[in-house]
Amino acid sequence: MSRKSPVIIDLKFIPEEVTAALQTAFADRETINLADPEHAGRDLTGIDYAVLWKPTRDLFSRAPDLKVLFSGGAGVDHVLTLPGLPDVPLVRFIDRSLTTRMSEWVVMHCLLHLRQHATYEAQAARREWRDLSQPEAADITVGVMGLGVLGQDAVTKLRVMGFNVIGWSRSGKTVAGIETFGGGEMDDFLARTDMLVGLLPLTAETRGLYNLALFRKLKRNGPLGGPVFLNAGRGGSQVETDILTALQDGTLKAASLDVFETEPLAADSPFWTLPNVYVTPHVAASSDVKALFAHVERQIARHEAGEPLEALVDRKAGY
Ligand code: NDP
Ligand code: OXD
Repeated sequence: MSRKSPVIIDLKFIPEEVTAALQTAFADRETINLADPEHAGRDLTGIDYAVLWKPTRDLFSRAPDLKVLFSGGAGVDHVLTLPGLPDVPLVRFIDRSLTTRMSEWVVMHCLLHLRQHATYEAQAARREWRDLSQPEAADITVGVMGLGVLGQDAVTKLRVMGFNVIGWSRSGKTVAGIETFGGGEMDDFLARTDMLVGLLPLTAETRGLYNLALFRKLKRNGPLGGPVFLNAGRGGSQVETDILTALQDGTLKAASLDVFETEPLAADSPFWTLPNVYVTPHVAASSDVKALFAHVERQIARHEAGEPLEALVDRKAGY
């Protein structure tokens, strides 16, 4: 019987979660967890598979024989930008728990802004008992940019909460019950949007997309007193100096940001302390490590049986 290739694990996740998940995963083959000092100088030649999240930059020179790469997350920009990227299939992570987590984050933050939670928190800190006029979800149009696996689930759950929901994607994807717009219809989409939710991958086309010119095209006369920007896609798609300008000059009323141009966010970033901004540390939809390894095992089994891989990335499109 032919030897089963080991699997390289190079995941910048919570280390204890990776170690715990490896106790039961990949029972029939060796795993090389690069976070483990025992593998520091390990020869990685002749290895077929690697599971990666923000991997070490010299990985591909150390492991020159990889046959399939697995992203530890739904996004793949962290792999596609690595030096020496081999021309082999790249599989991303699609998973029910990840999708659910993202929709939780999106719905929760849309509700926080709808229900003026930052103002109530500030009032509570001052022990101030005062009610505010309350718009309804149905008065607000949430515009979701990106209608992939995550965007489609988010728009459906936002609808359930009563928001008026529209969506935008490159191909103008159809989603039942939701009005959608194609790539060339962005201005029409923005003009209707009170809360803009970014769920786009980072590609050459989406880099720097969320800028002042775009924010100025958002609907201005909605019941929230100004548009709100939420981003859980990638920080490289936003221009942070423009977000700050927009928050200062009233182009934006508020924001929720899970992703940043540079992560971790610097301790002296103004975003930490702005009263109308919620910051979360790129955790909107963290990967469940056990589910990730089960997905990788399934894909390796398919690959070795000569079946097509699932969740394959289109390297040319970049997602
Ligand atoms: P998908 O690949 O399933 O969907 C991507 C969507 O973006 C598609 O609708 C696609 O359009 C659209 N799109 C891509 N490029 C453009 C463009 N230039 N103009 C307009 N639309 C575009 O991705 P997922 O939904 O699974 O994930 C989206 C992103 O979310 C990931 O790439 C990742 O960056 C981010 N993410 C963030 C997490 C977090 O914790 N903050 C967790 C997980 C993911 P079309 O349908 O026409 O192809
Ligand atoms: C992902 C992420 O891409 O966590 O899955 O950002």
